[in-house]
Amino acid sequence: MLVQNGILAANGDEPVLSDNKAVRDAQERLDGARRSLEDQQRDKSNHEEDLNKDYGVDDVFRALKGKCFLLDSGEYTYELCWMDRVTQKSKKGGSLNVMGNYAGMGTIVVDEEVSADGKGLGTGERLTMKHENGQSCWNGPNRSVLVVLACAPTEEVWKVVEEEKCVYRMEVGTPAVCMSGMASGSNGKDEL
Ligand code: MAN
Repeated sequence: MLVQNGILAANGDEPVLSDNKAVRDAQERLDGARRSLEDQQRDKSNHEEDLNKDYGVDDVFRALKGKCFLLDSGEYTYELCWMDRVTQKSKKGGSLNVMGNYAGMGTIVVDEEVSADGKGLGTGERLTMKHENGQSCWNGPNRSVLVVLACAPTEEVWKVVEEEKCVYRMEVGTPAVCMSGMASGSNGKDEL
């Protein structure tokens, strides 16, 4: 009877639990539960990592994360994807270079001109976003770019400078920093 019900092996020596459907089903459920636990643990640690990320004053960049815009400048079209990466594509059909991956925020004190139509960083402390570890540069470092932000009505690039080979600084206007209290590039001077 035990052999017929799959509890004992036919030779009578060993139980054949793996042949028992109920045991196999339970094992599958256990495996499924383990996988789901692992998925949820991974989600939890991703969320924890995200909570520890710096999204700027009032978390304003959390809402922008992953949104991208194209920036036209000189012989290149740049793409900035907030909290993600910056790329560069030559207008003359060159390949796409990843200039850097988002690596944190900071500030910098600037003293730059502002054009008559209000474009430029102005004078004072401005927010920065570091982007590092981009595509390696022939005979040079991995590309990196410091994006310096100031208030503007729409996203626009004011200036891109290659300060050293493959080390870039990009001056960008964006409404995202207009409320930060240190970004009034559009009127040239910080209000006192
Ligand atoms: C590309 C661009 C330039 C860079 C050179 C280096 O043309 O990324 O900015 O100076 O590669 O080879």
